Amino acid sequence: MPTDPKPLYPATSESQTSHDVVERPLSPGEGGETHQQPDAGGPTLTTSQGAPVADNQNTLRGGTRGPALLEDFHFREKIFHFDHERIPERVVHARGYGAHGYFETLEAIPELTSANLFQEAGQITPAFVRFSTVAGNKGSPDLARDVRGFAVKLYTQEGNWDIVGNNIPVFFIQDAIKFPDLIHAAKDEPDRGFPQAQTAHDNFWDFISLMPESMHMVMWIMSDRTIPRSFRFMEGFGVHTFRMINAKGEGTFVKFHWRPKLGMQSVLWDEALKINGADPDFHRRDLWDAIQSGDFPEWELGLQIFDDAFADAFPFDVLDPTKIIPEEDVPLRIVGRLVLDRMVDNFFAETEQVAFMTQNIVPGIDFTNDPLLQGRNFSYLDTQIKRLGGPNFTHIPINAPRCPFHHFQQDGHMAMQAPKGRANYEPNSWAQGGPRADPKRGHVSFPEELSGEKRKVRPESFADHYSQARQFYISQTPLEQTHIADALIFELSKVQAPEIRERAVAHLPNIDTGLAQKVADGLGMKAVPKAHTPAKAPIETMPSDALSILKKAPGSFKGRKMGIVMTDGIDAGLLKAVQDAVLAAGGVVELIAPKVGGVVAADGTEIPAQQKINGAPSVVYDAVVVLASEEGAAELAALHPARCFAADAFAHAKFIGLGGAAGALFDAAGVTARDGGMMELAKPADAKAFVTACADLRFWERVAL
Ligand code: HDE
Repeated sequence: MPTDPKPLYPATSESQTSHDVVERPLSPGEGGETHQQPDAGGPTLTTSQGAPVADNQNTLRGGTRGPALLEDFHFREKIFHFDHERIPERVVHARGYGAHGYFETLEAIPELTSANLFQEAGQITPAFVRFSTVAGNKGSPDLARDVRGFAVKLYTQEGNWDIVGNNIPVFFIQDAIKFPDLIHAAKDEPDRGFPQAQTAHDNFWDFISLMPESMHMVMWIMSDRTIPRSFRFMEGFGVHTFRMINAKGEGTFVKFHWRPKLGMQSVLWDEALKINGADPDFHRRDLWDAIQSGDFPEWELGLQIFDDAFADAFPFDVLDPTKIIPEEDVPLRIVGRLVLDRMVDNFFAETEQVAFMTQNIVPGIDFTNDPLLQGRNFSYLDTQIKRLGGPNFTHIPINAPRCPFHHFQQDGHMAMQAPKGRANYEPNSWAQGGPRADPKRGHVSFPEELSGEKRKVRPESFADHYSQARQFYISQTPLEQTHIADALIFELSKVQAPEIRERAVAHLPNIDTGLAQKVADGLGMKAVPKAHTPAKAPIETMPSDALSILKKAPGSFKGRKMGIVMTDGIDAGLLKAVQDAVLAAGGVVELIAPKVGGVVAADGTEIPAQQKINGAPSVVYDAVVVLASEEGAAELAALHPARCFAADAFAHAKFIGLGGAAGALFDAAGVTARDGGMMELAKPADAKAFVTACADLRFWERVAL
C-alpha cells in the first residue's frame, strides 16, 4: 500500500530540495569553466536509458556524405524528446515566476482554526509562490497592464494548502459561469490574434461595459496596481471570503491578505511601456537578483476575521467577490510571515509544473458559498489534468505533499509510485489493510444549513455595482486619480468602435462625475454620455487609506535600485560615497558607462561597469546619479541614449544626483530646470543626504496633475 512519500527518482545528490537534482555542468557565470572541454572531468554523456554516448556532434550516416540512418537510437531519442518539450501553457496566468520559501507562524490562533500550521508561534511551513500576469502568453512582457497572480502553496503537515490569489482583492465577475467569456474578451481577439497581453482593445471593453458588476475591478485595474514595480512590492489577496473552523467545530469568516514588508510601489505607464522593450523580464530579473543576493522578500499574512453578525450587518454581501471589506471596518490581524529565500533549480520542473488548486485546503480551513470560488474549485483540478497530462501530477515533486500521505488512487499515465501489497480498496479485511479515514483528524466541512429553491439566479444582495467602485476612487490621492483617468483614456483610445467607448464611459458618472468628465474630455467626446441606470442605487461609502498605494508609501529606499552613470575622469571618492550610502539604505547599485568595459577615474582607478548606456535606460532604476567629468559630460551629451536617460529620469519624477559636470547632459537633453528632486553632489558628504531624499521614491512635485 502507499505509505510514506518516497523519492521519485533514485537520488543523484544529497540535495534536500523538493525534487531530486540531476547534476549538469555549470555554465559560464555560474562558477563553471568558460569552455567545457570534452575531458573536463564531468560525467560521461548517456542516453536516457543510461547507455554511454560516443559522438554527440554527428548522426549515424551511410557513407561520409550519405543519408542519415534510422538506426541512430541516440539521435532519435534526442530529437523525439525535444519535440515533446512543451506542455500547454496555462490558459490564464501563462507567464509566471516562482520561488521557494517558508511561512512562519507569528501568532498561534487555535481559537479560530484547528489548521495545524497555526497551532504554535514559530512553526515553519515550507512554501512555494508563483507570481504571474493573467492575459499574456508565456513569452509576453512582464510590465503588461494586468492583474498579477499571487499563488501560494503551503506544504503543511496536514496536506498542501493553496491560497490562489491575486494582487487585487476583488474580481471582475460574480459567477464562475462568466469566466470563459471574460477571458476570451480580455485575450487577443480570435480573428486577428492580437493584441497580446493587454486589455486596450474593443472586445475587452465591449464585454466589460456590458457587465456593470465589473466596475469596481475596473477602477483597480486602471490604477497603478496593475503596473507594479516588481513582485516584491505587491500586496496579495485571497479575494474570496473563506472560513476557519476551530477544534470545537466553531466557524468564523476570514479574508487573507499578504502585505509586502518593502511597501507597495508601482511604475508609471510611460515607464511600463519602455521597460517592456528594455527588459521584458524586468519582474523576473528583479526577483532573481534579490533572492540570489540574499535580500529575501517578505510578506505578512493578515487576516480579516468576522462573524455572521458582521456579515449580516455589512451593506454588501460577503460572498460577493466584487466587494472588499474595508480595513477600517475589520482591521488586519497579522498572524504570520512569508519569506522567499530560494530560486528554483529548474524553471520547467517547478514553476511550469506547479499545480495550484483552490480546492487544496486543510483541516481547519473551509470554503464559503461564494459562487466564483465554488466554480474555481471545479476548474483547477480539471485544468491540471489537461495541462500536466493526467491524474498523477501530484507525484511531481513540486506538487507532492511533504507530509506522509496514504490513499488508494492508482495507475494512470506516468505513475511514479510503486505501492506494495494487495489491498487497493477499502473496506478490506487484510492484515495490512492500508489507510482508513479518521473523523477526528480529517477535514470536516462547516455544517452550514442549506435550503432554498434550485434555480439559476443572482442574489439581490449582489446588485450594488458602483458604491465600492466610488469608494476606491475617492480613497486615492489626486495623483493616483489622475493615473486612473489617464489609464481609462489610454485604453479606450485603443477601442475603435465609438459606441463601445461611449457605453464604457457611461458607467463613470455612477462612480464619480469628475472622473467621467475627465475621461470624456480625454477621448474628445462632446459631452459625458448619459449614465447607465444602476441595478441598485449606490450608497455612500467612506474613503479608505488602505486602498491607496501612495498613502501607504514605505518611506525607504530599501530593496530599490540606483543607476549610476559614470564617465572617465570622475571623482572615485564621490562614487564610493554614493555606493556606500545606497548600500547602507538597503538598496543596490548598478554602474553604467559609455562602454561596458568601464571608466578610469581622475585618480587612475579603473572602475568596471555592469551596463553600457544604451542597454540601461533610466526606466529600469528607482533613482539615478550621473557623475561626469567635463569631457565625459560632453561625450554623454552627444549620445542619444544618454540624453533619453536624463530626460526620462526627469519626466518620470525620479530623484537625480548630479556630480561634476553632469548638468551639461541634462541641459543637452532639454532639462534646463533644476528642482528639489535634482541634487548636486559636490562632495562625498552630499551622497547621504541625496540617498535619504530618495526614500520618498519619487519627487512627485515635478509632475503636473
Ligand atoms: Fe484562476 N485559473 N480562475 N483566478 N488563477 C487558473 O489554473 C479560474 C480567479 C488565479 O500560478 C487556471 O493552473 C476560473 C480568481 C491564479 O499557476 C484555471 C475562475 C483568482 C492562477 C483558472 C478563476 C484567480 C490561476 C489556469 C473563475 C484570484 C495561476 C491554469 C471562477 C483570486 C496559478 C491553472 C499559477 C489560474 C480558472 C478566477 C487566480 C483555468 C474558472 C478570482 C493566481 O484553472
